[in-house]
Amino acid sequence: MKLLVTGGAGFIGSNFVIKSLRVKKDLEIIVIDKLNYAAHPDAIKNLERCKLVVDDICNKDAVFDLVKEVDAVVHFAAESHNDNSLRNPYPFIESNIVGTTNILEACKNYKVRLHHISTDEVFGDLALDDPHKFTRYTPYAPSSPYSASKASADMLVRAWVRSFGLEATISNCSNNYGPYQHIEKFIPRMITNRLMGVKPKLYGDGLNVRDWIHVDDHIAGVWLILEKGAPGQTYLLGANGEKSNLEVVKTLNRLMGYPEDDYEHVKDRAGHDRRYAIDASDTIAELGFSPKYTDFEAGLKATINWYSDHPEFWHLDKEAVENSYKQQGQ
Ligand code: NAD
Ligand code: TDX
Repeated sequence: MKLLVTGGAGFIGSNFVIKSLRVKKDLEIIVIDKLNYAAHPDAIKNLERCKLVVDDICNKDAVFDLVKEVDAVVHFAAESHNDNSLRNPYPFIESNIVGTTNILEACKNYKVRLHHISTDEVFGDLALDDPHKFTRYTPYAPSSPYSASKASADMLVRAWVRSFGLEATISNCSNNYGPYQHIEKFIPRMITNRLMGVKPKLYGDGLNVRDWIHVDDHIAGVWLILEKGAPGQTYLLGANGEKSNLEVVKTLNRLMGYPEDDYEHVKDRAGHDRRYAIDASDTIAELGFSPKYTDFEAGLKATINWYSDHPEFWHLDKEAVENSYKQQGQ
């Protein structure tokens, strides 16, 4: 099988490429990635059966040339950080909406199977005491320019399925953690703050809840959908990992040898979603999805160890990322 993986030099994409090639010996991968600030091409550069093409999915000709060569496309490429989308939404509109349209047109043209990677943020947020979680039937209600651009991309995929019979699936996954995540994101920012002797910084009251899943469980879910998913269907991926940001920081402080309450509150994110929670029961019943990394504390410990062992991954970026947060009062 030959796959085109968009955004394969980013956090989830690179984990997908590395781990899929390790276990699937007849798999070949072409990565298209424009190598924005979140990319780390060294992680996938010297892999056998993997070719990296440095290009932008907004370049329609490049996308058509690559899609023509493969059996299926897994579409990870996106601008991915909410805070950045609040400062400048335009790259999100370009990559996430225009870029996705190019992928859809190319897949339609060459009749290639597509799996589109999306997020639980398209559903908006839940109250802390809401007994319901997100399902595939939850109406879309995105809050930020990032989540609105992802919701738009999902709608485009659905339109291409209905109007052109495109063989496409969508997954909406909850918050991922694990190795190779950019240090602008919550867990790596908190870990690397601690490693630099800086206190973790909680937005607002710190009581916002995220539903954490290890990146390897996300990847396993994507493979189940690729191999057994029904064309046109949406699958939710999550691992019952709800935690408040405060709980995460307290656990992280304890695991790193600091007092649990050693953190600071900083300015809240505009439009900050209160809570995300995934009900993955349809994906479990239909595809046998079964997350393995359900011990969050063990997964967090392994992730702390990874960032302490790989300063080369984040050291050079840390000062600029923190200066940018400082300008926002965060
Ligand atoms: P990331 O920012 O770490 O990586 C994105 C990659 O896409 C980068 O390598 C970047 O260079 C590339 N890219 C961006 N725009 C591009 C363009 N126009 N052309 C080519 N390449 C481009 O993001 P991530 O966290 O790995 O997220 C990957 C996907 O998973 C995204 O679609 C995101 O919406 C989705 N997702 C992420 C999470 C999460 O918790 N991180 C959860 C659910 C869904
Ligand atoms: O310094 C921080 N302090 C803090 O309290 C940062 C960076 C974040 N936070 C809070 C905001 C959120 O409530 O932590 C939570 C997680 O923040 P992010 O890591 O920015 O993730 P989130 O906004 O939840 O979005 C993530 O999950 C869904 C990914 O970045 C998206 O790409 C994915 O779609």
